[in-house]
Amino acid sequence: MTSDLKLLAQEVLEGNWQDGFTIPCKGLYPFQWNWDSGFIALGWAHLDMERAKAEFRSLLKGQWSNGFLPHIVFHNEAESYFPGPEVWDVGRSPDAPQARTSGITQPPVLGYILELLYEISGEPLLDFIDEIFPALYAWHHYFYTRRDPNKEGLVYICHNWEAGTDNTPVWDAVWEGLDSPEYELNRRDTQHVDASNRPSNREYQHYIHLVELFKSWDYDDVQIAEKSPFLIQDPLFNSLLIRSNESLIHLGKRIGKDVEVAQLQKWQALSKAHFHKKLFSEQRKAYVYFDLRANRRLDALSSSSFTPLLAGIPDAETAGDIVKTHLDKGRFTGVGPSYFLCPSFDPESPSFDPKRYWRGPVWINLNWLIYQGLNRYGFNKVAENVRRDTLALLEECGFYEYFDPRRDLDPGHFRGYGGNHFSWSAALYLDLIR
Ligand code: 9WN
Repeated sequence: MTSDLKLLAQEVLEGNWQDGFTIPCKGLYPFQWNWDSGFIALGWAHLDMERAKAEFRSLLKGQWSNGFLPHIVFHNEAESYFPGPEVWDVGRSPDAPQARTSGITQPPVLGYILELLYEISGEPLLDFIDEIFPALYAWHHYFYTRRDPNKEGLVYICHNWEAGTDNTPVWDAVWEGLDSPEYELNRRDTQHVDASNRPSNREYQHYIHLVELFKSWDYDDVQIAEKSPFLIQDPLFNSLLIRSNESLIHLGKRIGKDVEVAQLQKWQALSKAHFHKKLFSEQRKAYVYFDLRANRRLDALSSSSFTPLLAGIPDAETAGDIVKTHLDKGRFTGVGPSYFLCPSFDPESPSFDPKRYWRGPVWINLNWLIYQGLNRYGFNKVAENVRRDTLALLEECGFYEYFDPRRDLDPGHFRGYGGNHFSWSAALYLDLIR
């Protein structure tokens, strides 16, 4: 079984490989995406390190002059995705590059992945690290200097697509207060996959409204920080930033980047001083979100709530409480109904929906991040449960985009949803079985 599936995983990556980068999924996502490329590069690293390097190099062609790294680079032409480059119209920003890109970013996983590539490849990768380091450092510099208005080491995201967890119910409270125009939408996603498993049209109108606002401000960060109705400190995004800082510190020391390492250490200390205090909910026993615009906590639980383990944020006792409450025969494995780890949203919430995108289904990349975080703290048994569930879903369904977490599905009900032959599901499978 494993060797068949391994072959299939290689075929998925081969099939989605373009000239120098890998698309997440044919038709549905026909361009290069930022955090997808990180996970995909790790998959390639187990097959062909040159492709892993190409993945990074291609993405960096979309970097803006201020260090910002966009969430999509439109290297190629494709009509099958909305919103395309003409909607983003990033040429309005003086910082935009030659390449066509979106105007928002995604969770900064690349620094962490670069360190994992180094673990796989060793010394021969140092030249590549030397080549890439300045761009990744510039991206982190952008975050700490432009997206941390309170100087607390917790950067904001200004769009739900920046979270990577696009329609998590966490944002419902934000959308409630937003009177977005009823744009005519030219959605393509719902032509590729079942619309009932995707975000609603009303949610898309909010997404596009934010893009229109940013455009009207020429993507100026100062105006975005002052006026964007969506301005959130997200636990997943900040955990990846901190984990990637850690990697850049390790790698920077290897290649003699003393000035950058000293700066990264300062940012790291600042982030670590505030993360737990601001985002840990004693009552929920997990990390939650902070809405900077409305100055309130968004006290909801999602799979992102457990990713601070990856960044070494909680102390050992708190980490133990998190795991016991949620992941080791806890709220997210289900008591009564039982779930594959890890549902993307709180199964006990009325907003939980096991089929709809980020409102409940299991996602392979979040499982992989949680798996790494659990191992970091020595929760190897629970980590193994996450790995086992992840492999079981992939073996049962193949490389889908997301999966129904309910163990007791009606017979004949297929649990793989969204795009099939999805790149990061295949890439992370290759990492989990090595
Ligand atoms: C918007 C590519 C991306 C992932 C995101 C996932 C989905 C895009 C969309 O697909 O988002 O970026 O159009 O729905 O939510 O995490 O990077 O795979």
